[in-house]
Amino acid sequence: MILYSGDLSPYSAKVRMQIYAMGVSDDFSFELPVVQFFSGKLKEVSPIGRIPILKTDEGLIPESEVIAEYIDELYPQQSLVGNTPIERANIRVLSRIADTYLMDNIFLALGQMRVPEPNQAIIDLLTAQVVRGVTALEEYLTADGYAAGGSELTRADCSLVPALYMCDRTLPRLGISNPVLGLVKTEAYWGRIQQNEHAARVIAEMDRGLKARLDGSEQRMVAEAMKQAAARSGS
Ligand SMILES: N[C@@H](CCC(=O)N[C@@H](CS)C(=O)NCC(=O)O)C(=O)O
Repeated sequence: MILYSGDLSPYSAKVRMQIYAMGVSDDFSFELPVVQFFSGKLKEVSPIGRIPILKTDEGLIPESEVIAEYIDELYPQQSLVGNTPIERANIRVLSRIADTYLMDNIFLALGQMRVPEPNQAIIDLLTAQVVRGVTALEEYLTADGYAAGGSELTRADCSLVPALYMCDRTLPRLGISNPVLGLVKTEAYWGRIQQNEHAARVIAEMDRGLKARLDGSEQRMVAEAMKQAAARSGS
């Protein structure tokens, strides 16, 4: 299977962390359709037009949460969804906080960095939602262990790691300090989870993506890929 995925994409990082943690990486390759993604033509590949997308023998699957559930169902022995209905519900709640209340709002707020005149009211509206999300997260996390409160890494951790990465390393680019600071359990969890090998691996990948964006190497790589694609279509 191919996971169309980008280093810095938090939704992609979440699925990569799940694949690494389940020990099924050999069944996947990771690619970024550079030309389509950066020219806004990913809709030619998948109608929603966003990564991650999983290419299987039976077709393409969009949406990180749907892909995550599909992978859990493909490998039930290694799945990271918890063991009882209430554990599974708690894990889904944490994953939803990460996706809907943290990543979605941060991702939209960061869009203001790409417009000529950033709209502070939009940034304020979205970041207030992030603050509300991390405040709720603080109530769900426990003082020790992984996100679901035990000694088992779950899909909740896979979703929270990229979400908290965004809070820590990308939100400050909008001039907003990490909203997790001062939230005792969440701040401690973020410190703890970075010691996990699978979390550390996706954090290193996201750092690589952030560095490429900031130092211009991503832009150069995209320009080169566009040039090659143009040369191919002209020949
Ligand atoms: N709800 C989607 C969100 C995916 C998403 O927004 N991905 C971003 C990259 S992090 C993307 O592909 N953006 C392209 C665009 O907005 O055109 C999911 O969970 O997979």
